[in-house]
Amino acid sequence: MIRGAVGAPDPGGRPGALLACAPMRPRALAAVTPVRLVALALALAGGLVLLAIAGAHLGFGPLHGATSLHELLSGGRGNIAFIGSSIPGNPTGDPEAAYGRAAGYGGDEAGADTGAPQERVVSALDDFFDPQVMRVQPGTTVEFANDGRNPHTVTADDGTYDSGVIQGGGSFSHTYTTPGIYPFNCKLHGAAGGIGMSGIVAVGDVALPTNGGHGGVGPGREPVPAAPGATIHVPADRPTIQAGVDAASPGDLVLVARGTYPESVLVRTPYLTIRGEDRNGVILDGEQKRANGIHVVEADGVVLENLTAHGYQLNGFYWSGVDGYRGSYLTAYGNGDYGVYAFDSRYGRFEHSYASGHPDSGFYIGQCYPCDAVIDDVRSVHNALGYSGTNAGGNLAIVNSEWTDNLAGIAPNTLDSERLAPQREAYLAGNWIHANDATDAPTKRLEYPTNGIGVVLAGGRGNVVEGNLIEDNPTYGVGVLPNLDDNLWLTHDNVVRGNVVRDSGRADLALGMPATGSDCFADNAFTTSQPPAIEAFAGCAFPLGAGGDGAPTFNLLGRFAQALGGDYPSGRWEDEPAPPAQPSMPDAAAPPVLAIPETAVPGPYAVRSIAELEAASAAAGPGPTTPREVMILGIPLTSGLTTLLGVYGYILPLVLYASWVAISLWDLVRRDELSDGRRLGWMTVVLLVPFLGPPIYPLAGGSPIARSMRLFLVFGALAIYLVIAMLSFLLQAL
Ligand SMILES: [Cu+2]
Repeated sequence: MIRGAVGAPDPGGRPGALLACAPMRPRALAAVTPVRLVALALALAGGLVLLAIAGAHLGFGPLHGATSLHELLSGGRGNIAFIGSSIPGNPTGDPEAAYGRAAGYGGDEAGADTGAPQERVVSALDDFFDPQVMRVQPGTTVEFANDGRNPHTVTADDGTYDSGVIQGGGSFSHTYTTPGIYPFNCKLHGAAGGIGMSGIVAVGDVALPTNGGHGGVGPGREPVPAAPGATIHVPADRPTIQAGVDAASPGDLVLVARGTYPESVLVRTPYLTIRGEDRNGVILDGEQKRANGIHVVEADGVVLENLTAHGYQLNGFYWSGVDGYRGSYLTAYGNGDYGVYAFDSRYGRFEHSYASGHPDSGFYIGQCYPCDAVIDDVRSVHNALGYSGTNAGGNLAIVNSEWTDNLAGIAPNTLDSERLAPQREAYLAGNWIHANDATDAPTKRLEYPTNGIGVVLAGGRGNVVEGNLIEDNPTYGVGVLPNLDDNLWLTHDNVVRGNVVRDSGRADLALGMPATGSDCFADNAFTTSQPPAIEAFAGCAFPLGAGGDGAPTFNLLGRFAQALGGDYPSGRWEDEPAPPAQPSMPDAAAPPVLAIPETAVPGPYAVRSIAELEAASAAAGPGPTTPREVMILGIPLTSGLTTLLGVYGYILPLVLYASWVAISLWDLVRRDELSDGRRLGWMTVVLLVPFLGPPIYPLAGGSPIARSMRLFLVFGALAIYLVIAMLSFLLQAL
């Protein structure tokens, strides 16, 4: 190497030694010129900057209590990286702009749409349409995709169009130009008039037909009934819950007797209350072939209470596009998507409810800002995510609840696939979040990577996590992490304070890089963090500079790679057993309390104290022993080759970058033939032009190093890095 690097004599007649130091010493000592002093200073400064970046990048793991050079140097790094909405692809930060690019939005939702006509997709599954009701703007082409295995048709109720039989994997499109209500059905599994496998496309801001009650529902607030309504008994008055709903008027109570109800109920009448007489004894059964247990579409103020739903391919209890909702004393288990679910809805409350065995989240409130909603006193167990809420916040409180044995406990998140990004301003308090490591829980691919995290704030802003007891989570207690979708969503202004966080596997508190420097941690009882000494460097009062740590981000990305390759454990939602009996509502004969927006819902709450949480934890006995992982540079040493390659692939770019800087500076220092101005100019380029400066000099700076060496130094090294990265990715994906 050294011999090869010597190369030809340079134009100045001096041997172009690169690494042979012997001839250097007398020369350097002999001529301490101003240019060499400046060069030395520049090199020192550059080295320090590199060291700082490297330290923060590598994140020296949970060396709690250690004050390393890396901590000192990485302070103030917070505003290097991408700041907020000025990220590529979303130059204005305008949520509508981000939404406009989000292909596929609305594929499974019934929310009102805005903006230009676009492609929308209705899935034909076995044997139902999802969504059953889709609202679009005039001029929209709707694609009906047969995503099931059975053959289906898409046939207009009035016969104006008919797809013919569509086999699995096939599709049919129709463009709706005129505002109106367009019901359709599958001739093989349904019939005109909303019978069996059927659906509705609502075009423009027209009202939806009700199930039979008075007055249609649609965009905008519906009138609150003036007087209490009648009580309709199921099955005494009507044989099914759907028949009871169809017979009801706004304000009525549909009271359901004990029994199993194999049906999928669609509610399009506002201010109904659907109540079971016995929470554990009134069971909606999807038999793993129906869409939703109860789906409330654009009907305001509907209350669902004292019921159980399981075995639905999508959701147990589901509100979309409503103002005012309440779910009380509900049990949802073993459904194929969410348990208790509100989308594109405001003014709501979930309380005294239980959800288990869902491959997305047990409880979900998403795409709302402000949400004006409360989740109070629920238990979420053995789901992929205990709580998930995409792009949801603004007067949204998640309090006094237990989140355990999920893959991850509470996960507000930002995604481009729903409107109103970014997620912001949720309040998490008084929760007991423990032992979330259910690798046998059902999960979808993109839920898996958060495995083992108690609270994960993924790309959100202005959330407050306060006064929670967070223990025995094998990855992180609280992780504040960027989220990558169409855009890279960085976290901003999140506050994590006054929590008790303990016995976490990798770290109690984690802040992932790149971070904006505005997230803060204070007054938590904890022992480990990434970066170390997190409350000093990302403190709330006098932050020394919250740069974030590379390890949490890298770990998350590694798991994404693993999940994308299909290599992740997952249970089956169909196999989720019935939970133990849950407490029924105190008086199932009481008159209904309507979910009137702003007055009745969301309603007040009082946050539990840490002492109460500690008492609950103590009463439950000792939790599982969470092994502390052995880590090097924040990366766990659990699986040999993958870890080795991962670490190597992780540090190699830094090593290369540092080498380019060192070699270029060293070479320039020795090039006496260049004028001082040119040498200082090149040094400045090497040190100050981000990423491109160091490799540009060896390629274009006229260095006397042999051309083949210079090419290898840049392109050969990059090629090796790519090979390592690919190998690492493939191994993780296998
Ligand atoms: Cu069909």
